[in-house]
Amino acid sequence: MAQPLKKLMSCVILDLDGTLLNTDGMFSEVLKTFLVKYGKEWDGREKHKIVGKTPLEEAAIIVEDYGLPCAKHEFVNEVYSMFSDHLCKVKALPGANRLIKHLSCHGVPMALASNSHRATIESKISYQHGWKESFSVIVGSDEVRTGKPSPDMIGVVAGKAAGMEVVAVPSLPKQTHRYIAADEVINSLLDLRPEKWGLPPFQDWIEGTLPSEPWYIGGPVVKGLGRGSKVLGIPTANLSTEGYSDVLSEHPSGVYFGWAGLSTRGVYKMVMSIGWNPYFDNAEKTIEPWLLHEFDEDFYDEELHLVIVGYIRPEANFPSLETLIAKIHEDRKVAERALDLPLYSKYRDDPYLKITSSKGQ
Ligand code: ADP
Ligand code: RBF
Ligand code: MG
Repeated sequence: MAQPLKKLMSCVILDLDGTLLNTDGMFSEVLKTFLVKYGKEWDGREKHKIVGKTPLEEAAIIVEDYGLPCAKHEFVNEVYSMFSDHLCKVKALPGANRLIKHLSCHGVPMALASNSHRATIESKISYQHGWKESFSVIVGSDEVRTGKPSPDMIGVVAGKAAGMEVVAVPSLPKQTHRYIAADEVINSLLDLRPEKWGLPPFQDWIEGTLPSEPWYIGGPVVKGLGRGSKVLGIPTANLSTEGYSDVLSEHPSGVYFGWAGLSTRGVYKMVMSIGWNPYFDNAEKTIEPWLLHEFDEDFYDEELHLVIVGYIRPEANFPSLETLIAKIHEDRKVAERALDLPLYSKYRDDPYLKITSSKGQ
């Protein structure tokens, strides 16, 4: 049957905070600096409590939890004024540069609409190479009569009300239910398929994999959640996430692949999941590499170093354990085949795989 003619997308409007820029991380950074002034230490403990709260509610929680000797509005003001000093450290979210370059190269007009004031938007993006020039229009909340009261849901609703197709990229995990009005909810910009929306497709996928600059994680193999993955034929040599919050915030949860070095055994192909395993709905993010090799014994506590070279897919939920397992075996095939490509096989010799003691970079 002939496909119905797809509506051709003529332009794209992008949101800034939590879509293109990792400003969530900025909040923690500022908070850390702020709390030091009061002789306190921010340990990220409050993070789950402040999910989806307004700045004032966030402040209330933090002022109370840390017993800070200041009023809530003072706290908000001070924290927000500190933001400006941190703007240069704010990082583009995974896939943001890739998307902006892609749309620019194909001449798709882009606008940036944000709930921040115009001046804040300008300073935020001034640190991101090539961004300002890429947008034909930038609109801040001070330039419209009524800005978004809430930075998340309303953006989606507003887009729909304007007759647009809306793809939401929740910046916090397990928040997809808040974006039901969107035409699609994706885990990160890496998962955007522009062709679904009448835009030119990305051309950087290679045999089911998206290459990335290599990144590194290592440490002793720890006990996992004891779900009996081994019994299912999919043992995963879990690594501790401790000390890797920076690396992990630069890479979305999902299924990745690369090379694994075990100190005394050798270097092996590897496919892994990083995240909350939606099927099991873990409370903690886990790093679970499956080494594509048959071992005669367990290797808990041994030093395991990973060089991650590419991305395969977002984590997903599955209707049954069988379908989850089948998908993981498919991931294994994709990884095994891809790792034979020169583009990826060259990292087999990365010295990081042979170093035994030091931590990842
Ligand atoms: P846990 O919940 O403790 O992670 P698993 O059932 O996932 O338990 O089994 C993982 C353990 O199995 C690893 O820590 C490792 O010692 C062992 N193991 C044996 N073969 C492999 C393999 N091919 N890949 C990963 N781990 C393996
Ligand atoms: N768990 C999920 O809930 N969803 C996934 O999409 C998912 N993908 C995985 C992909 C790979 C390559 C591996 C090794 C694990 C994956 N898992 C996923 C994690 C899996 O739930 C976990 O390892 C279980 O303990 C397996 O029984
Ligand atoms: Mg495991």
